[in-house]
Amino acid sequence: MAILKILQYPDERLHKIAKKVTQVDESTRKLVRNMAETMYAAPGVGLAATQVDVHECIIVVDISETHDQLNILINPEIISSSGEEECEEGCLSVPGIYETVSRAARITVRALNEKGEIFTLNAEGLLAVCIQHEMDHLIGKVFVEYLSQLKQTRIRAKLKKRLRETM
Ligand code: GNR
Ligand code: NI
Repeated sequence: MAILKILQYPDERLHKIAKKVTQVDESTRKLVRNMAETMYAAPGVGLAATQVDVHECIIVVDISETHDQLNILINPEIISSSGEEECEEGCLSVPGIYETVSRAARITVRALNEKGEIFTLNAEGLLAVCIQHEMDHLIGKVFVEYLSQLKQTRIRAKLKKRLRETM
């Protein structure tokens, strides 16, 4: 297994659109394992392939404290959603920034698992937030894009400054 490098905002590769997986095979499973290891090591509760510079529709999510409830979603699609809820979000690609975002409170998502089998999942609470956050990454969207332009400009400046200081 391997820990993968997580792209840091602002990096234009975070805005690439992921392609659908056409065949779930051994290389897909290897990527999923490495994504899970990277997420747990970070630590984070979710990771999208986009964040490790692989532009395929694959996300992993585990909101358990015990790290034993891994959700693997390949080609995820939200087939229904309801309600609205605000949650303070963070992102491994935007370290140290926490801001409130409003999203659907409940979602039903359809995806393929690591064997290529279709399944549906009902989610609410943090799991629903996290799946929506990860699915945004697949369409090149980072959570800060829900904030005002002023906040986005400030966040970009802060992260660029931090990047310079750590070089
Ligand atoms: O680790 C993460 N925590 C988190 C908290 C609130 C809302 C969303 C998230 S996802 C984030 C990991 C990450 O960046 N996934 O893309
Ligand atoms: Ni994120």
